[in-house]
Amino acid sequence: MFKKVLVANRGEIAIRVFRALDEMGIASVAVYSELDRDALHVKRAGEAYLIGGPTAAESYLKIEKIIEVCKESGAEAVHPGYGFLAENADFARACDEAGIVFIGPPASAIDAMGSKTRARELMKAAGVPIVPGTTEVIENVDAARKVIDNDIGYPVAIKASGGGGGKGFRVALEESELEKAFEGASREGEKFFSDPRVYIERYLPDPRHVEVQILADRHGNVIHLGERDCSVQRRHQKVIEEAPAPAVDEELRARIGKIGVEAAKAVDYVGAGTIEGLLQDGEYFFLEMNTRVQVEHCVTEMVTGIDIVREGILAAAGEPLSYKQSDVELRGHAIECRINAEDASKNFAPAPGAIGNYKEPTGPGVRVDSGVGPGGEVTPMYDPMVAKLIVWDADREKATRRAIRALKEYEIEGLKTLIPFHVALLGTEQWANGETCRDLLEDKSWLKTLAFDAPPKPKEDDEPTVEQTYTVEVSGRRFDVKVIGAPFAGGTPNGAAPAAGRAAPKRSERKASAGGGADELVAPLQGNMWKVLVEQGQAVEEGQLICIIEAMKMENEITAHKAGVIETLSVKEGEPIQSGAPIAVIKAAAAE
Ligand code: MV4
Repeated sequence: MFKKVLVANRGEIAIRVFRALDEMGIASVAVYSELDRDALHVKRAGEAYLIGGPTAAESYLKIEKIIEVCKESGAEAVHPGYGFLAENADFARACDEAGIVFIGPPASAIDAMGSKTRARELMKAAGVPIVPGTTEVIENVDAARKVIDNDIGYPVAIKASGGGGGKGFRVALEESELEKAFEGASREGEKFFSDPRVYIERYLPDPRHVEVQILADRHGNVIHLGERDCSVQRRHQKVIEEAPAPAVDEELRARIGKIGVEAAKAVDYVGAGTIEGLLQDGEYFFLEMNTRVQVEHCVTEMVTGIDIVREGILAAAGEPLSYKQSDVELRGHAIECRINAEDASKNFAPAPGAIGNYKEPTGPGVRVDSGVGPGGEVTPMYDPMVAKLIVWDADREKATRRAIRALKEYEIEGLKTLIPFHVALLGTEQWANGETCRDLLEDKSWLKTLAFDAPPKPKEDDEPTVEQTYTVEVSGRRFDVKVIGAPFAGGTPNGAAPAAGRAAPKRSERKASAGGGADELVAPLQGNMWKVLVEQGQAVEEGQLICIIEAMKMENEITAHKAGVIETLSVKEGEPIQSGAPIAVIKAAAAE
């Protein structure tokens, strides 16, 4: 077994892996960027190394630097977590060449599944059902028209070949929409994956997103741990996940599980992986494989009792899996809510900021995997997901009640998060009925009801603690009592000077406010201005899309905070933008 492992990641997933390493008696190494000096994952590891500047490109994506730190620290293996280098075949290969074990599948499996057309071809050959459509790249709109007319039929989904997770995904319900969809998918593929090629699938109108957890070792054993339902998504980002899937019974589970195992075997998979698919009317279709541990692996851990991260590490070390397929039993129901620093009422706008007091829920059936703590800071530079709340209970209804209870217990002072959104969504009839809740996530007026009354109060720095002696009388009897705590606001009792408190400025004085005037719309995060959808002088409605900022490969829609006329427009497509920088001034239109 490994003696020391480096985790090339940050936040909650880095901490999740450190926990597994601790339990296995393996020493841990963290890496961090200049922005993460005070981050929790740094403190949690046995040792930690600074690897570079604040952007991911300068730090968490630096392959040579990470391998250098492996050698310097004596780590024999590296765990990539998810995101960053997790599905980067070049990184897996660089590890191999440096004699460091990559905790994940072989580079060849990452490559095979990274090309969505190649993956579809491989799966078709392996007898895995794929969404009907092409396994080949379609060169242009004319070729697309032909193949749709002859074989597929409308509606269609146009998807980027290098894509995945909804990037470069467009729908054409009829021929008149084809050209726009084709070009949109191609452009996004070029932009995000440097690959403009696209393929075409039949568009399924109302599917569920159902995925299978796979574990594989180097001895040819492949098992599945049942499925998860991740149908509650917004702009292809999963928001709530659960296991088991409400629409899957024993018979279907066995069928989907077998599909997952076949898919993993077809690429000689090793470690933890996920087969994503669409379920419609009892039919299951392969969509793509994620060749890494996923954010939502926890719900499967809760219903199977199997530590997926540990099994992944064991497999990488050449150990056989600890379980046979017949050992896998599902018990009860688990739900995961992603706690993102986002404001659901403002079209899920990113809401980075400083955390004051912080207290996680506990009690029966509650698990929190988080990367933040009291006094922490959520920077716009990285993923807005700061924690995951996972609950378990005997069935779906009980798990839902438990999730709501735990969400209400969760205290995150100073930060706007999805907690109120989750409480509201889990309380709806749609959720209770096991629906996909697609309509709710698009329902602007419903989302608006989730507005924060007042911004959660930013925490002031700790008041100085002083010791003061008071004389009190209780039923006429005199007592001298010592009180330890914050000093009285109005002067010092008993004439005693309180001990000097820390002279640190209060947070509110230290941090410049990001907001402009009431008319000014400012950037909530740093990134690149990808699209500007309005012009100066144009009238806009409240909530109308103004522009899209790209940050960390995510598109962040910026919407009008009020109705009015764009008086000033301060942004241009293609230019970088800082957090807090002005986007537009929107003046209320003069009353008629
Ligand atoms: C689809 C689809 C319908 N037809 N493909 C792709 C990425 C993933 N995030 C969702 N994706 C979809 N691919 C075809 N051919 C619909 C979706 C989809 C979806 C599916 C299930 C549950 C929620 C969804 C939300 C958005 C898109």
